[in-house]
Amino acid sequence: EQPDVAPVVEATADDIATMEIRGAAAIGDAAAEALAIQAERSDASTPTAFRDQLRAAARELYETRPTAVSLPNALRYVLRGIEGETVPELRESTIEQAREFQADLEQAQERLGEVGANRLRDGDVVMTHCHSTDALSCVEAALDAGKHVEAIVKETRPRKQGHITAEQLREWDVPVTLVVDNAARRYLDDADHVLVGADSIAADGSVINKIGTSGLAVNARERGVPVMVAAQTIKLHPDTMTGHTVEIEMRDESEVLSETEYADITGGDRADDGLTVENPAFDVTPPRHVDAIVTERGQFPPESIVTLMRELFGETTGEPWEV
Ligand code: RUB
Repeated sequence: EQPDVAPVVEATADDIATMEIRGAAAIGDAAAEALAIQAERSDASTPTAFRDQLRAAARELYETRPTAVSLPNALRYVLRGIEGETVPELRESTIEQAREFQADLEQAQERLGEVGANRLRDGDVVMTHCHSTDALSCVEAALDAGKHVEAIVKETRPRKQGHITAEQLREWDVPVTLVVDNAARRYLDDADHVLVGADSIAADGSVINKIGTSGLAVNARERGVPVMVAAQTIKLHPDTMTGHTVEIEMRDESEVLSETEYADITGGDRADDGLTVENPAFDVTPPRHVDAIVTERGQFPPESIVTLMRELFGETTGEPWEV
């Protein structure tokens, strides 16, 4: 018999899969929240049944999107910290673990912002890609320190998360120039930093982030613009210490070109015309194109991030629900 998973867990999993909830930090936060609610609403009568339900919930959340390591890291943090002999004890412990994880996440983002802000001088222009709350935290801290910052915001096809970044920056009164992705190289001449987030950081210092980040970083290097990656340590991918690679999510082709858009443009039927569309959501930027990884523990050259990874995650292995 399948353990009962609370409907709200299924709803959260669905929101992550459809990107209603998106961005690595928000995904980790939502996963912890879902486990807390699962614990709260559990009807389990034995500790074993309670743990089985939690594991089933974790699995359901895990199977939504494969690239952001904040998701398994969040699940692991909560599941591995639970203590108790009775259902009420386990329930309380799960909720406590989840709240602790969420509080850490928020605090890490704030601290990282202060570190990142030190790299930004008064009057600097940052170029952004996608929407990263870690990256925006650096801008916010710089503004709080009284610095004037301007932004060139890449739209970020196909989901246009750049528009969310632009909206947030405008709320903070930051002057924003929105450009299509293809205009990035032209506008790099006006930028002092490329500032992006990360979904995962590999042990060799590679940065896995929204598709287009690697091309932007190559162009930035050519133009002499430093690339700064804002990533709290929950983005460090422990499996990469033992030789695993990070899975790059492939999303539905309709995000790039829907049947109706195709029909509008060509009058034809996309499937009949045999057009192949590929839609990878992320790419890998090698460490040589990254100048600094900014975390809540300070900034690191990408090549030395493995030291921090070892210290924080040690021998962490296995699926999140294997406790
Ligand atoms: C989001 C993305 C963001 C990172 C970091 O991709 O690539 O740069 O997740 O975000 P998607 P944050 O929109 O496909 O989820 O700093 O908020 O964790």
